[in-house]
Amino acid sequence: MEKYFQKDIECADVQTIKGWQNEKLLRQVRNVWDNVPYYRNLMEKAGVIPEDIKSVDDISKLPFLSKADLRDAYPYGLLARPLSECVRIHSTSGTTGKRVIAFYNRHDIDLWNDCCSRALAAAGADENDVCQVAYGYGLFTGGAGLDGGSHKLGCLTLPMSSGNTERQIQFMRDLGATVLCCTPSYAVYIGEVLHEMGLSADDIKLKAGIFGAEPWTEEMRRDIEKTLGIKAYDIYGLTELSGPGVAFECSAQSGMHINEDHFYAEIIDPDTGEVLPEGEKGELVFTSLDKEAFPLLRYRTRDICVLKREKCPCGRTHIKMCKPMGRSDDMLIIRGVNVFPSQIETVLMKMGYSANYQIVVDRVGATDTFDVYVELPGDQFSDTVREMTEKESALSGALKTMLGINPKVHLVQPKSITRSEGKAVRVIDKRKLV
Ligand code: DLL
Repeated sequence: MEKYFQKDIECADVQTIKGWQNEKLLRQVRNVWDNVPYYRNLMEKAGVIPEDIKSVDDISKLPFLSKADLRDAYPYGLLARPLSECVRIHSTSGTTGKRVIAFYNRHDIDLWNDCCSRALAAAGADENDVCQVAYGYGLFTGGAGLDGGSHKLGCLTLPMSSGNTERQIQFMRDLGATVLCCTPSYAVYIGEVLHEMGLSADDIKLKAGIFGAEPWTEEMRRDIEKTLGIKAYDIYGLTELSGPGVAFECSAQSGMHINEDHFYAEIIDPDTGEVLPEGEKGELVFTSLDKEAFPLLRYRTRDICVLKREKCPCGRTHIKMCKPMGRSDDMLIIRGVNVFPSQIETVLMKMGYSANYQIVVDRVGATDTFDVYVELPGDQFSDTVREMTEKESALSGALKTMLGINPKVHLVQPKSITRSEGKAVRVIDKRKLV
C-alpha cells in the first residue's frame, strides 16, 4: 500500500495547490523586497514592484537569480533574516571561486525535513524501518537532509556518512538496515564490496534505496536493484534551495514529484530566458515559496529537464520532473558536438559494462581529443591484445552511433578507476585548464 508523510498536501487537488502557491508567492516577494536589498535592486532594475505580482502567472516579470549572484552576494547578501535567527549553513562542493552558502532558520530545517520524510515514505519507509544514511555529512546537504527526514519519519537512523564501505556493510547486516540513502555511484560500489566479501542481496535486509545528487541512468538503476535486491528511487535537490527533497520519486518510478507547495518550478529556454510550455525541454528554474532565511526567487539551476503533470498511480498530484538530462553549463562540446555523459553511460550499461568509467577531453593543436576509460568486469579481462582491441572498437562504434563522434575507448583493469564515496568524477576536461 502506498505510504505518505503528509497525504493531504501530497495528494491535494491542483487548484488547491495553485491557491497555496499564489498566496505564498505574494508573501515571499514582499519578504524579499523588504529584507533583501540585493534582490530589491534587481527588481528595481527590471522595473517590477511587489504589487505587479498578483499570482504565479506573473512570475515571469521577476528577474532571475543565478549562481553568479550567489557568489556576488557572498556570504550574507541574500539573507532575509537576521543571523541571530539562523541555525545552520550548508555549502556546495564548488572547487573554483567562492563557495555557495545556504542559510537555514529553524522553520527552514523543519520544512526541509518534511520534504525528505515525504521522499522516504514514498519509497515505502515508516517508523519500522532502519535507514542507513551513507551520503556525506558536513557541509554537503545529502547526509543532513536524509538524516532529518528519516528522524522525522521515525525510522531508526544510522548516520554512517560515506566511506569505510566494509563497515557500512557490517552495520547494514548487524542492524538489519532496510533503506539505504547514498549517491547511486556509491550504491554501485557498496554492491561491489558486498560481492567481494562473498555476500549477496540475500545476506542483507535492504528493500529500498534513495539515490540522487548526481545523474544516473535507468540501466544503472536496474543494475543496483539487482545487486542489492531493492527498489531504487531517485531524489533531486540542490544546496541553494535547501538540499535533497526538492523532488522525489514514488512507486511509479517515472519522474520525480516536485514538492510544489514549497518550490514553484518553471522551464525556460536557457538562451533567451523565455518560459516554455509544460512538456518542453529546457532549464529548470525554482522559486522557494516558504523558505524564510535564504529565499531564492527564480533561481536558475542549469539542470536541463522536462516537467509534466499527469495522473500518477501513486495518488500524488504534484507536478513531476524527469531525470535531469544534463546541465546547460557542463554539457560537453567535443569537436562541435554536444555530448552528455549520461548518453555514454547508457551505451556502456546496454553493452554489459559497469558504471565505472571516466571521460577525458583534451585539445591537441586545434583538435579535441576524446577518450573514454571503461573498466572491464573481472571475468572479462583478457590477455590477448586482439580480443581487447575488438571489444574496444565495438564499444567505440556503439558510442559513435549514439553521439555522432568517435571516442577512443580504453578498456582498463577492474578497479583501476578511482571509486567514489560521494559524487563520481565522470569527466576530466583538460581543455579548461589551458
Ligand atoms: O546534490 C543535493 C542532493 C543530495 C540531492 C542528496 C539528492 C541527494 P548540490 O551538491 O548542490 O546538492 O548539487 C546539486 O546536483 O543541480 C543537479 O545537477 C545534481 N543532482 C542532484 N540530484 C540529482 C539527481 C545536492 N537525482 C546538483 N539526478 C543539481 C541528477 C542530480 N542530478
